[in-house]
Amino acid sequence: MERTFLMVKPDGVQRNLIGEIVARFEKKGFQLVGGKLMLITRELAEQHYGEHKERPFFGELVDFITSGPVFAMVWEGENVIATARLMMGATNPKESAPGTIRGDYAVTVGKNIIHGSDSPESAVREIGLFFKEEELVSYTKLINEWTN
Ligand code: RTP
Ligand code: MG
Repeated sequence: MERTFLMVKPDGVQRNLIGEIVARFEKKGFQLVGGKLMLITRELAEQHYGEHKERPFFGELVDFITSGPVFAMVWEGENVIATARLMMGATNPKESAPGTIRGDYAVTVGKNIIHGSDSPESAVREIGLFFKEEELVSYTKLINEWTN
């Protein structure tokens, strides 16, 4: 089954949005297989956002993502990588549709509440950066018979 890496960013944690965000993915029908509240080191932040290291906002991005606790998660389900990106909304909250997480809760691109892997390759890479295999739990939920 497909897996993705999602993370409530420091602004989402400070604004008490962990529960709301987890609830959206649970109600959708996806399954949580790992989750933890953690501080990101600069080294991990620079690896995680390595694709952006030449961008002008890279320093600010690393400062922001290391500025307080994040809630890191792995979610599982059919097409979860692309569907989670749709549920998050566009990167810039000025363009994210109402009804999406960023559309409903964020105002500015630098504080956009949630991260989600953008491809199967990113998902594998990011899950490996943030979680040990033994921190992920595979289990069967009978309710999934009604969604899958
Ligand atoms: P993320 O990686 O955090 O899930 O966001 P994303 O895929 O939607 O967007 P991405 O292009 O990967 O950008 C990573 C984060 O960098 C910040 N950003 N700032 N100031 C700017 O113009 C700018 N552009 C991007 C955003 O916080 C974005 O989430
Ligand atoms: Mg990205």
